[in-house]
Amino acid sequence: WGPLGHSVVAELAQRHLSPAAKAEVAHLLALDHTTSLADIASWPDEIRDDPKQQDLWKQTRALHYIDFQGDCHYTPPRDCKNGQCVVEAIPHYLAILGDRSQSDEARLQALKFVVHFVGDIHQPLHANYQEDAGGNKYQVQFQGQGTNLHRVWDSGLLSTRKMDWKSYADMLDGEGAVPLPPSIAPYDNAAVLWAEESCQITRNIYPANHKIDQAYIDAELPVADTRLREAGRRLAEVLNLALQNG
Ligand code: DCM
Ligand code: DCM
Ligand code: DCM
Ligand code: ZN
Ligand code: ZN
Repeated sequence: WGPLGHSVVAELAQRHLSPAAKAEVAHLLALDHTTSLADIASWPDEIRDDPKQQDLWKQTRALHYIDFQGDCHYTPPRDCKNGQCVVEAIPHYLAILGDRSQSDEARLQALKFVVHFVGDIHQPLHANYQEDAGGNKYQVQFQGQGTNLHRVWDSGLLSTRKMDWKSYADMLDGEGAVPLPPSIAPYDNAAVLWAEESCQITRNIYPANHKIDQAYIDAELPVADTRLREAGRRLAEVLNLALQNG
């Protein structure tokens, strides 16, 4: 996702933190003089894309996504060499976040990565099985311009709502929102399930004749919204678990 999607996911999670997790999150964010998860949710993209910092953070590039090799069934190490993919990055940083023997600085950095990567893994094209770099190589026409399918899903689709992240989060989580079914993760690492779900969704989101028209937006925006809601709810769940009984 772009900044809008990441902030929406973070804001939804913030609203569902347990009292213990909320207090610990506030304590860590205070180190950065911020108060809300939405403020830090895009930090891993900012450091990755900052030319002055790229050497330092080079090894984090592959952690934003997973490229399934052939099918949507997670098969390590086929799909995740040396643990360098989003499915393994999430439990890695959650463990640091939950380890109170680590420094607050290390735990804050881990929090930023967890918030961001739980968002990214729910962007269907961040867990793709087609050999097209997560849709980056699939060119499309959108709003009269050439772009690629990955960018449409990162930001173009969500931007058609013309809402800021707070209003977007209110819309998804406010009065009248259809309840989400409870999440059940039948895996040791829940991120496996989330990535496999994303991969399945990508089977149905390649537009006919490379055109993103209104019918495509009407059909796919609700899919994107549901992924944002699931990401927000699940992010709160893993944070509540990692940060319980301080
Ligand atoms: N929670 C809370 N206060 C609220 C709403 C939720 O402490 N007003 C906590 C309870 C759960 C967690 O957040 O531990 C997840 O809540 P939910 O099931 O609403 O996502
Ligand atoms: N930050 C942000 N947007 C910016 C600048 C900073 O979201 N334009 C966030 C990223 C960091 C935090 O604020 O998590 C402070 O960053 P730092 O102390 O590294 O400058
Ligand atoms: N990306 C992806 N899958 C890939 C390669 C890249 O999901 N196989 C994502 C990471 C970034 C975006 O696409 O969000 C653009 O990546 P890059 O800047 O590395 O081209
Ligand atoms: Zn992306
Ligand atoms: Zn990212």
